[in-house]
Amino acid sequence: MIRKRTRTRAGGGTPAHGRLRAVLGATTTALLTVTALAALPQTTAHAAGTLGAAAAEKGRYFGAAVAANHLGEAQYAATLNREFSSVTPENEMKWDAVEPNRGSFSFSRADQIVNHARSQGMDVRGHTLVWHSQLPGWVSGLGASDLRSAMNNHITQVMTHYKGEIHSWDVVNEAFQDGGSGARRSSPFQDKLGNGFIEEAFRTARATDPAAKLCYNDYNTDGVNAKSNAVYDMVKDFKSRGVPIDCVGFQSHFNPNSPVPSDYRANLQRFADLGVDVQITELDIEGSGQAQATNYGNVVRACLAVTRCTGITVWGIPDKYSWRSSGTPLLFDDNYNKKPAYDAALSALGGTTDPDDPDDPGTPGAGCTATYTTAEQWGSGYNGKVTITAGSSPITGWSVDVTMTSPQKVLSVWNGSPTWDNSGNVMTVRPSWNGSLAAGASTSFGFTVSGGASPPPQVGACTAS
Ligand code: 9MR
Repeated sequence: MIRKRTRTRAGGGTPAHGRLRAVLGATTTALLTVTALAALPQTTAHAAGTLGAAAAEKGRYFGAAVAANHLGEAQYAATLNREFSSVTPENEMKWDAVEPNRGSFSFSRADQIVNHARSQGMDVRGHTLVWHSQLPGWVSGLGASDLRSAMNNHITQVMTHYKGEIHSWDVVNEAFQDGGSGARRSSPFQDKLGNGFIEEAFRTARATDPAAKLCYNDYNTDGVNAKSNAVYDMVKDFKSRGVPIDCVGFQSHFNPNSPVPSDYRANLQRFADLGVDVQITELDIEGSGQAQATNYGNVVRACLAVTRCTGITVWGIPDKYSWRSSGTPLLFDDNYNKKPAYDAALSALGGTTDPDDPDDPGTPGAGCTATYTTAEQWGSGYNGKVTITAGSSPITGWSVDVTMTSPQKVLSVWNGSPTWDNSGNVMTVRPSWNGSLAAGASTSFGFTVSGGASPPPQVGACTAS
């Protein structure tokens, strides 16, 4: 069941502050309420320290594509909740996920994401209603008139289920061909219904949820080129004839063969000048280090330079879950450390990293990683080993949280100094003698656990100092 709420930040608006939101969301005890109130003057007095908060100060959202099956991972959820003010279900709202068989709708995975977002005060982008891909076979098999009613029914059912919950919908996705033709892409919709299917989809969408912003979304339209010209002509035509369209999404999947175009900002601006909002909807930039950071900064600055650019969504959180993970295109590494690209995006938003924030690795490159192995195992316990490796700069200290599953207990720790949380299940381990590591150097600590040989502990991100 989806909790209804009044939309507050659609396309920018009421500032959200990730840390305050996290504190308020954690519990309602009087003690933490005092903490939250005490935090307020401090957080408003300083530059924002998270992507969502910094973007909100610029009247924009900063979102991430989210997969329902990762929400149970503590670090994934913690990073999402701390940093982002909008989510896009990466696959869970697509046609094959929500209507795998004609007229039979299945919203549970998408609901999981929407409910999570709502519980954290985040907005949701809907992705996507009409797309040639991830389309169940039964749709492709329909004749024209059946297909038209199936398309309209799909839009109506899905948008009705989420009515009032979605700030912007990708009504139609990727309907144009790549290359110089400027033609529409062949798809069951295009082939059987002709160009008019796009207009019809937007009209049906407007009739269903008049409050949602209705977007056309595509890739390789990020600079001025034949494909973006064709989309531009369509939007111009829609605006002149009163076809309901509110926004255009620029996916912005970049890599060395398809870099951030030099006319990126100008392209966003020419669409905005047609009277639609523009949104960066699936941003990822393959690369690493300073080059990647510079590109991220440029994209963020381009959005900020266009008044009608209402928000940015990155297509995933840690690199390891990216659809093209080998290109390490995202803002967080596999251990959820902030990359130089993160710092560049935050700083372009006018935010700044907080040196007192235990989640902040500080200087770009000065991070560390923690990897876990079970060194020995026996009937009722095991010896665990965590290897700490410094990033591309030297570090003088580190800390890692290690969480045991009750009734497991840690009997002893070596080469590290533990402190415990109240539950007795989470130990934070800091160096005993081995805090200083040269760039790329490693050390390790070990511990003995009794009370069960499994499951292995959960080892959190390494924080360097
Ligand atoms: O990231 C999505 C990936 O998990 C899916 O396997 C893939 C299937 O087509 O879709 C990816 O997301 C796409 C998005 O929905 C539309 N634009 C391109 C994205 C990357 O392929």
